[in-house]
Order: sequence, then structure tokens, then C-alpha cells
Amino acid sequence: MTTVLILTVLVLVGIAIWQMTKIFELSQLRADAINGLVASDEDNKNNGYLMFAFLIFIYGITIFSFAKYSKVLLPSAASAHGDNYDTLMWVSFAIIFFVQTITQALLHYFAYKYRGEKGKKALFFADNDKLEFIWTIIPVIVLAGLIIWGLYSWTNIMDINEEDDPIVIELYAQQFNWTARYAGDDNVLGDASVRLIDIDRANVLGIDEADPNGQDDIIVKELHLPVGRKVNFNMRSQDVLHSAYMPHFRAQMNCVPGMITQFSFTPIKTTEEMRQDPEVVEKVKRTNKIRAEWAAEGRPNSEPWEFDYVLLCNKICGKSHYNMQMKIIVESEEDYNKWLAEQKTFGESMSPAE
Ligand SMILES: [Cu+2]
Repeated sequence: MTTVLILTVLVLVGIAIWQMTKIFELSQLRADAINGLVASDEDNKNNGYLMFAFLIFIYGITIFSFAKYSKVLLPSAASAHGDNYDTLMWVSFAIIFFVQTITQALLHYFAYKYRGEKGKKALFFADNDKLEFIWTIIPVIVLAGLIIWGLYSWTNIMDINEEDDPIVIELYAQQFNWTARYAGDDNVLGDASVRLIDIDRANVLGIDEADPNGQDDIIVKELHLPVGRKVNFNMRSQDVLHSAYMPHFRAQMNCVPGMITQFSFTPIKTTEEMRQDPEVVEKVKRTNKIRAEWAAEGRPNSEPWEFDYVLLCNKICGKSHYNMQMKIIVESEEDYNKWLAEQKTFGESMSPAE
């Protein structure tokens, strides 16, 4: 891969130097010698047709990409705010797509229609107030609409409050794994700081032992969430910038060393329900077909895959960034409570001080 990149760069540098020498040569020629190099009507016509060919190429590649790659998009959102978020994205896409399709067609058509021709002179006028007004006011209205709608959605999504009795969970990022901490019976996370980390005593998150709120906290390596219940996440990082990304819930927040960042959402579909979603069923089928081929070739990672929600890191944070993930299980409140009751609290799991 690196060799291909280096070769590409060398070829591009070569082309750039060749073009520059040509420009230099042209600048040295006398006026009468240049005449032989001016494009003829035939050249201009050919370039006009090439413009059309390029237009067909970009339309073709767009249709091809839609047909081939639409299926790799995320399935429908599994969080309460997700639909609103997706609508905003799709409306923005639709507007960009519509405008781009029309402007590209006009751009290339005009390049053909007004190609150079002997004796033809371009019409020149300095300004046209009406035209300028139209092409300014339309984008202003459309963009203002999108931005105001976006800001409104953003404010709604980022309104992190204590209403509706949310569960409080900490997501702790470090190179290269995630740890989750539940706030326990009191639903208040104990104070914590990276300076208090004590590996010898299994205090991996640096929870302040003196803080009574921390004693009932529960530290786990798998995130369980009850369906329909709001969750307030507090994110911390131990080392570098990470980003907690939960794509199926349309949630992402940076984890920044030295500060606590927040995100809140309500999961609305259990893992089981999501596994029944037609888009997910289709994706699992596709993936397992590839995996079966891999298995036949004896390649690793070829065991059949089952859908699960994931928490991923979405900031390139080092060598094993690609594999920094944690499984998320959304289940009924009953199953969730059962699972939580089986977990040890921080107070129980700490090794005694020596
Ligand atoms: Cu990371």
C-alpha cells in the first residue's frame, strides 16, 4: 500500500513538473509562433463533447454508488432522538443532491454550448442586480433553514438533565479499551481521578475510596441498558483523546483527558428486536456469506456473526484504535435488573489495603 502511495505521489510530481516546463516554454515563445498552438474549432468541439462525457461519468458513478453501497448504511435508529437526527441528515442530503445534479448539468452544458469558435465573441455585462439577488437569497434561505433546524435538534439532543429518572453511567476510555461504571443504588457516581488509580488494589478507574457515593458503583466490561429508560453518560479518558461512538443510537461524544463530557439518550429497541429488523437480518446474511467463504479458505475471524450493538472509539487514538470497542446489550428492565444484581460493587471488588 505504501509503495502504491509513493508511486502515485512520484507520478503526480512528475506531471506537475512537466506541466510547469510547458508553461515556461509557452511564455518564452514569440507571438507569431504561438498562433500555431491556439485551439482550432475542431479542438474546442472535441473538448465540448468531453465535457458531456464527463457529465455522464459523474452521473453514472453516482447511480452506481447508490446501487452498490446504499446497503452499507446504518439500519434505522435505535434511540428516541435518532429519527429526528436521521431526518435532518436525509433532508440535507436530498437538497445537496438535487442542487448538485442540476448545477452539474448546467455547468457542463454551458461549457459545451459556449465553446470557443472563430468569430464568436462572448457577451459581457458588468453586473445584473436581479440575478445576483436571486442566487444570493435562495441559498441564504435554504442554509438558514437547515442551520436553524440543526441548532434546534442539537440543543434538544444535548439537553442533559435529570428529568425522567435517568440511569447514570460512566464510560471510561483508555488505550485501547472501554470500561463502564454504573452509579449503583444511589445513582450517583463516586468522585474519581486518574491520580487515584491503584492497579495493585484493582482500583482501575481511580475511584475516590473516601467518597461514600463510590462504594456501590459497579465496574463492568459490557454495557447493559434497559429499553425505554433514559441514560445519562459521563465520559472520561485516561490518556489521549478518544470518542465514544454508538452508531445505532446516533450518539457520539469526545472523551477528553482531564474533563468529563456528557451525552444522553433513550434506547428504544432491544438487541433482540434489532436482530429481527429486516435491514439487520439482511446485513447479517451478507456478512455471514463472506465469512463462510473465509472459513472455507481457513482464514481467521470467519465464525458466523450475530448482530450486537457496539460502542466504538471514533478518534484515531493509536495503534489498536480500530479494535477499541465494547458490546452493548439492550434488554428488558427485568433482565437488566437481574444482570445488575449479579455484578460486584466497587466496595466488594477492591482488594484490601496492605
Ligand atoms: Cu480510542
